[in-house]
Amino acid sequence: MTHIRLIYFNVELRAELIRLILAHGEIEFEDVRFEKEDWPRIKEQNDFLFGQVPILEVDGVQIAQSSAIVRYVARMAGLAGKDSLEQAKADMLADAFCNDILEKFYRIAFFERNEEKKTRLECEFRDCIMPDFLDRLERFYIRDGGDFLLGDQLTYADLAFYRMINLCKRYLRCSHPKLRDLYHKVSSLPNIAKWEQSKPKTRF
Ligand SMILES: N[C@@H](CCC(=O)N[C@@H](CS)C(=O)NCC(=O)O)C(=O)O
Repeated sequence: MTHIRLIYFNVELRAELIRLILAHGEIEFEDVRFEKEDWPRIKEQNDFLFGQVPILEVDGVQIAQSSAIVRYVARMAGLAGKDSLEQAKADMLADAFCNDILEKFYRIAFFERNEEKKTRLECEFRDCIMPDFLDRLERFYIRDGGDFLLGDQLTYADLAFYRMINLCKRYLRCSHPKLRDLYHKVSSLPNIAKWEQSKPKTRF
């Protein structure tokens, strides 16, 4: 059996979508977590390509870059999309959620040190960026979706959407009933609900 280890800080951030996909696919993995103060030692002891985490080890072979890992485990879990066009659409959505929205969120919530600027950026994110983004996404979902974002089959884009909403919840002011239903549908998937119940509780 393939031995999978996911190495990351003891937080959700860039690893949680990977964990959600593995949990949904019932793919066994070792969830290797470490605390921030242990990072210098771990970095020193491991020659991670690019010197960052998350790292996925598959039978000892290391894969870096969260979006590459996400796509890899999505293929393993049968959530990558049924053909190459659907795969491109799933990648398009997941890139928008993870690379555009969440990267903006990380910069504001975790890295902005100037309080005045942080407040201004938070207002812009809450009042302009998210409403516009979710308006567009809801229109796409009504036009192209079904039970899930890309039709009646779940793809990893739905899990990426769920992950984005969980992280940005405190900045959501707008009402998107179809997207709200989708969020609840994903959160009610048995393996997702089970993961949420059993996962280690962390601050981020
Ligand atoms: N583009 C990379 C970014 C990885 C990244 O920024 N990792 C951070 C944790 S979220 C890290 O390893 N920080 C410690 C360091 O850079 O020394 C990815 O998506 O995997």
